[in-house]
Amino acid sequence: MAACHGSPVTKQRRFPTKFMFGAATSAYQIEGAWDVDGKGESIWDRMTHMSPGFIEDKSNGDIAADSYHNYKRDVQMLREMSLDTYRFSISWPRILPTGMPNDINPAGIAFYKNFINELLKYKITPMVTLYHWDLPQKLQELGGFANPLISDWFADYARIVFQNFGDRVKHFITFNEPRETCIVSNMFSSFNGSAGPEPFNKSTNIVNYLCAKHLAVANAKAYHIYDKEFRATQKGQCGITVSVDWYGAHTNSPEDKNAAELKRQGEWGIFANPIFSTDGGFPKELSDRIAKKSAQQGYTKSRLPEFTEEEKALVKGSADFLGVNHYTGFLVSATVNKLENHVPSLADDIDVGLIVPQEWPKSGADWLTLTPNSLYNILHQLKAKYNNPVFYITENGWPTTAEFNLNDDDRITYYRAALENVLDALDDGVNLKGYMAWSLMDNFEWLGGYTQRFGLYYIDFQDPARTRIPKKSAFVYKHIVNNRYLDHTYQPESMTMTIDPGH
Ligand code: PNW
Repeated sequence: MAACHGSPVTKQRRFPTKFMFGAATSAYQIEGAWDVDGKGESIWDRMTHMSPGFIEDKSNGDIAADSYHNYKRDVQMLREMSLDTYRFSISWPRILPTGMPNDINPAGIAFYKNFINELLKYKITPMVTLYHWDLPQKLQELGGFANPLISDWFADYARIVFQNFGDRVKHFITFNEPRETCIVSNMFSSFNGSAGPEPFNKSTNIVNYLCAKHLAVANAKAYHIYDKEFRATQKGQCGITVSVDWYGAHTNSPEDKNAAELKRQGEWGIFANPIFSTDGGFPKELSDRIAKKSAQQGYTKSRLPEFTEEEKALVKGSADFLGVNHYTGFLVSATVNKLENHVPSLADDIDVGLIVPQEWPKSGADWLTLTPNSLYNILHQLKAKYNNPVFYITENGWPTTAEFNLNDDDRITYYRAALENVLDALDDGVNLKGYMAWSLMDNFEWLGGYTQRFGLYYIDFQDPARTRIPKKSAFVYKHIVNNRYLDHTYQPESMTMTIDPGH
C-alpha cells in the first residue's frame, strides 16, 4: 500500500470533547532513585552498571529526571499543557524487589499511591503500564521471558497492582511493546532481557519466539485476573501496547506486497494476532515461513512455538483495547538487502529489504523519519485486520539531539502531521479514544542514553535540580488540546507557561 492519504489542512475539523489527550513516560526512563526506599535491582540497573559501553553516552537511569522526587512538578507540567491523561509505568522491582509477591515494598506502593492521588487531585486520568522493560534482575536470573513461568510471576505482580491501585486507576496496560522486549533485544544485541549479552541470556535467537509466546500468555493471565477478580468492582479496562511501524510495499509488484505483509506479521502481527484476530494464534504466513526455515536449518520443529488449543483460547480476546506506539515507517522490498549469513532470527526468517526514501525528513535517531501519513495508514490497517477494536495511541513523538534548543520546530511539524492523521482516522470511523505524546519530558532514551531527546519539556541532566523547561512544542500541543483543532500557523507569544483555569 502506498502512502497516499491526505486532507487539505484548511478544513477545520475538531477533536471530540471526550477524546483523551495526554503524554507518556516510563519508570526507568524518568524516576531515578534506583536503589532508594527498598527498591530492588532491575535488568536495566544491572546492565547499565555492568556494561556502560552499551549506552551511547555511557549513562544510566540512576537519577534520570529524578521524578521519584519531582513527581509533583511532573503533574504541574501536565496541568500547564491542559492534558487530561498521563501514561506512566510502575517499576516492578520498586514494589516487588525480588519480583515475587511474598515481599511487597510498602514504600514503593506508597510512592505510586501519592503520585496517583496527585494526578486525581487535578482530574488527570492515570493510564498505568505494568511492564515497561525494567524486569526484576532476580527474575532474569531465572531465565526471564525464556522461562514459561514468567506468565505466573507476571500474573502475581499484576494482581498486586490491581489490588493496590485499581480503585483509582481505570486504564491498565499490561506490556509496553512486546516487540522491543522479545525481538529488538536481540537485534541490538543488548536490550530488554530476553536475549543479549551478560547479564542477559546468552541464547540464540530462538529465545525471541519463546518470549513472544510466554508474553502473550502472561498478558492473558493478567487480563483474566482483572476480568474475574476486579472488573466488577473497579470498572476499568485492561489492554496491551504494541509498537506498530508502517510497512508499505516498495512497488505494486505481488512480491513486494507479500514482503510488506510478511514484515507486518513479523513486527506486530506476531504480538497482536494471538489477542485481536478472530482465529487467534500466530499469523499464518509468518508461521509457515518460520516452519519452513527451521526445517531447512535442521531443527526438528519450528522455532516458533505453538499455542495449545487451551492457550490459544486463553489469549484470544485478552485485551479491552489495543494501545499503539507509533513513530515511523519503511518501504519494504522482496528483492534488496537480502541477508547473507543465515543465522536464525526474525530478520533472516522474513528476509526482506527496507527502504527509506531520501525525502522523508530525518530526526535525531537513525531509525526514525517523518513518514508521510504513516499514523493514518497503520490505524487503517489495524482497523481492517482486527475488526476495529478500541484504540489508544499510547506513544508518538520525535527525537532531537542533545543540544539545548527550545525552538523545536521539527517536533512541531511532526506532531501536527500526526494529529492531522488522527483526524483522518476519526473521520474514517477508527475507534480511537486518545493520544499520548512521547514524551512529557526529556529522559533516559535506553541505548541512546541522554543523546536523544523526545521531551515536550527540556531537562539539563547536569543540573542537580533537573529543572524542567517547556519547549515550543509544549505550547503548540497545549493550544491544540485547548482548542480541539489543528491550527498549523499558531506560534506562542511568549515562552512563559501558566496553568489555565480548571486545570
Ligand atoms: C519506544 N524502534 O521504544 C518505547 O516504548 C519508549 O520507552 C522509547 O523511549 C520510545 O519508543 C522512543 O524510542 C522504541 O527501533 C524503541 O523501532 C525502538 C523502536 C521503536 C520503539
